[in-house]
Amino acid sequence: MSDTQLFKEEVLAGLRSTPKRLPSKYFYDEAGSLIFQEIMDMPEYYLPAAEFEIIQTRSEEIAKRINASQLDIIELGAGDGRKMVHFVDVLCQHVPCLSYFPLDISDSILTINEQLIRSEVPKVKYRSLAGDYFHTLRELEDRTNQRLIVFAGSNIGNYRTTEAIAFLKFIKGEMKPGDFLLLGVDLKKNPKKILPAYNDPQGITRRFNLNLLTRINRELGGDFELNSFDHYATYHPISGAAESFIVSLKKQTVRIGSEIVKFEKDEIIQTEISQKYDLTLLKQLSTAAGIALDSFYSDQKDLFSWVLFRS
Ligand code: AVJ
Repeated sequence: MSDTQLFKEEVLAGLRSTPKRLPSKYFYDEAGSLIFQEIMDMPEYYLPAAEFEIIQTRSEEIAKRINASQLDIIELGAGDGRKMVHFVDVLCQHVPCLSYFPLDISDSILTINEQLIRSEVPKVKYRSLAGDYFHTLRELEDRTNQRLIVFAGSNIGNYRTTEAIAFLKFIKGEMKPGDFLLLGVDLKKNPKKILPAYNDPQGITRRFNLNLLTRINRELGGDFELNSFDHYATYHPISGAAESFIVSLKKQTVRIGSEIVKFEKDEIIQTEISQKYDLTLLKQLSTAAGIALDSFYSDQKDLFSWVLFRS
């Protein structure tokens, strides 16, 4: 099945379920990736700065904890490498034989990644792999080195608890005794700090969310009328789930190619969950997935955390 066909099937299946939903993985077309860059620069979106602080201040400690002599760092959804370059550099000073394997869906972002890492950390062995990491991880199966799998940036937040457990079980399947997983998670905190990160006054997150409809219009021949839909975000301080929705502002009918989808006035589409964690939830997750929680590294304000797991 082609990518477009799969996109269409998932969109139609989502819009035909009750309540309606759309998969958040489709946010990141070219326009969506650019809007996400804008989100990362917003003052309300505290996540990247907090994670960056952890990398700047805790990498040394993490390197000592891992204490490997031959290590493969495998990063899922690596992006341009700007975030990880310091971490890779510090590990390179502690690990005599270090390799870095950034995995990303985007081929072009990996070109930028390679330039940066090769110039800043020339000693590290480097190989990037473009594609879906469920597939590209398999290409690295043949190995003898110890492994550190990295899934940073609160990307696991887009999974609901059951999906997050399934994901961790999959990762555990890729780990041998002595291997590590480093997971970047956003932490539960004052709800008044979390909500604006997903509901900024400039409307950047609104554009990010509604871009999904623009993408459907362009790639699947949709006729969503952008002015007839709105962005709505919530945060639930007990569950720790920040959720985004698209709201239909009127009763309307939308065409997607030859298909028809009906909306009631005020009907919602669920588009994203951004789960926030605490130690209790992380322990539940690790127990359910059968992976051992090893250590916990957070920034000064306890906004964000890097969690180290052992197989
Ligand atoms: C890329 C999944 C970490 O959930 O915080 C940002 C995506 N969505 N604003 C997040 C996002 C709305 C982001 N992650």
